[in-house]
Amino acid sequence: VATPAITPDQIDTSNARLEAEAVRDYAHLGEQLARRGIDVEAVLAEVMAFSVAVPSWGLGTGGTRFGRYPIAGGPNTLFEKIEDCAVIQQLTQATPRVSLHFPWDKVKDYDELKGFAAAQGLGFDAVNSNTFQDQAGQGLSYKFGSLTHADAATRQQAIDHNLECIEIGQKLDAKALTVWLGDGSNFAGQSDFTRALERYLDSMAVVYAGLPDDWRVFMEHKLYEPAFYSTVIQDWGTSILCAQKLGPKAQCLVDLGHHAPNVNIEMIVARLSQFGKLGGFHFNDSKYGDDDLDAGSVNPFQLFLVFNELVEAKSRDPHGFDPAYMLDQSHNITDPIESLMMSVGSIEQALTRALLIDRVTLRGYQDGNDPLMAHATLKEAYDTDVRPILKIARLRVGAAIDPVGVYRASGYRAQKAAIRITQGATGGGIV
Ligand code: LRH
Ligand code: MN
Ligand code: MN
Repeated sequence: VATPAITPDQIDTSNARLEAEAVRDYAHLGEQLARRGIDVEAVLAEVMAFSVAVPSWGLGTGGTRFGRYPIAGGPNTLFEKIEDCAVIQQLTQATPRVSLHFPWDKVKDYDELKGFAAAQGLGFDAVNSNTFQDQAGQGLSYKFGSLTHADAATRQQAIDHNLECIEIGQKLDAKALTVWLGDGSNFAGQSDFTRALERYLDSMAVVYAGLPDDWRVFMEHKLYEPAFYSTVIQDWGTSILCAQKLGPKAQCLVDLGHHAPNVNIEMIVARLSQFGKLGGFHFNDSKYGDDDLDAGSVNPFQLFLVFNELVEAKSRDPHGFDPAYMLDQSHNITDPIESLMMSVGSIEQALTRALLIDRVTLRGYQDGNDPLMAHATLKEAYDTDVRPILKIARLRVGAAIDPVGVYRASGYRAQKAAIRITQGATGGGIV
């Protein structure tokens, strides 16, 4: 087991300072919730059990096509990204898995990588394939598509890449493959919608056949970008049709930023879970498009409504319902470690508030046609300040009550700046 970057002592010292107040606030909230018929300890247990995966590509400072502002001490290699993930896990105890993206995260020795991660208390989540850009030395170009390309050899190259991702994932004990494609068109008439989707299904059937028994494949839809006229898997409708066609191991993945403005995402979540096709999430927030802003930073009410559906779905199927949760954000102006830790808190907050919804009362108002009181029942939960529950959950699982505070006080980034090379503004970043 590796020596943690932030000593348990640093966490304990900070927690000792904050504990008494947190305990008092928690007791007070517990009393208030008891009056509403809610057992705070039952809610706490669910929050303590919650976890969300961190994407390897979220650890580097992102950027836009206009520029990138690297931070001193940022990670340059996958191993350095894993080190940063370990800090997030140490301080939150809610991110025990890392999601890798290939070929970005290719290494020579996956046993070494697995051992390195395990020594820091980390495992691996769904693996992501990349056929949305050409890689050095690649035989055929994806300029005009990958799994849906008109040329069979190019499709085969993309299929082979996905099969290789499954192989690597097996070495890392991952249990799912996420497929997101940039395939689509930029001009009306450029592509035949139907034939492109037929080619997608044919290609995916081969990938599906390569899945081990206990694996799932997640199809991630996205409305547009990089294709700006049409995208092959553009929405949850196309996604669920394909998932139904491919078989039980195929499910849909909802990236919160991948929808048209004002689309009712919580309703999509309900529909997918009703039909057993909700595979997982990429959490982030968005104002205009696929902004990849920090989860809960723009529309925390929407995040709460999504978790309302998730809590409801879990209550219908407590053992079978198991979506894969991951963050998928781009951190352009903040330290990624700080943003990711804040986002974990926002997601936990949405979950906790959703757990406070009085579902029996809500159902009564729904069936009694009382829209105002039905909405008020949701708002009662949403308006509750649940931060004391989050703080006590962190304390009990050995995390920091104030993760960002401990992180800043540790000087972690400055220490890394002395060791890691800071990249130039254009170099080495992930687009
Ligand atoms: C596409 C996406 C998808 C990719 C990631 C880098 O916009 O959300 O999940 O794998 O970004
Ligand atoms: Mn995504
Ligand atoms: Mn995206």
